Amino acid sequence: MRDAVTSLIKNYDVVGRYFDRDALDSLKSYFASGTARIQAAATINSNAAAIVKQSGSQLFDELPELIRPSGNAYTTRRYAACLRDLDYYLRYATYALVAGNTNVLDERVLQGLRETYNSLGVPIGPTVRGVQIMKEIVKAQVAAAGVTNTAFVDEPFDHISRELS
Ligand code: CYC
Repeated sequence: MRDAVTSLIKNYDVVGRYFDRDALDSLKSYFASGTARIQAAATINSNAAAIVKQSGSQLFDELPELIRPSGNAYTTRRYAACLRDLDYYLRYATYALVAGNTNVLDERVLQGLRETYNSLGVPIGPTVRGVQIMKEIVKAQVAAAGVTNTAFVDEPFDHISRELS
């Protein structure tokens, strides 16, 4: 698992170079956003269950066919699996937010996931929609917690969406 600092070190170490201006700029921006990242993690931690629940109900309100008899989230087992997946996304997105790097998502969440979903008939489009709904809910809560620029919150959620699509 890599973070913003270890991935930069790795990139410079393979070519045996000292940090240049670009590297220092990216370190500066990572450390400057540190407090905001921690605030975001704290906000998510204390609201995780509600965020997952709200993302699920908004998704099923928007796409009610998912929970009808022919839908992939029909039956309580599959409904629960769907909320559990949203919970995985939220937890790993929080790790990635603190790390300032999406590598943890690639390694622990996304590897082989599309194939698993395809083989189980889990629809990708609605899953991505669920991730995007969750992103908006998280951003609103992080903003309400006093973080002025919440743009950095997009990264892990957009990464999951992109990699699944
Ligand atoms: C199933 N989701 C699964 C499965 C995996 C994951 C591996 C198959 C095994 C199981 O049922 O537990 C996902 N597992 C993960 C992830 C990790 C992991 C991400 C990383 C930590 O270990 N269905 C929908 C919605 C969507 C959904 C759009 C929710 C947003 O219609 C999810 N995922 C969903 C459902 C299943 C599932 C319903 C069960 C499918 C089935 O068994 O038929």
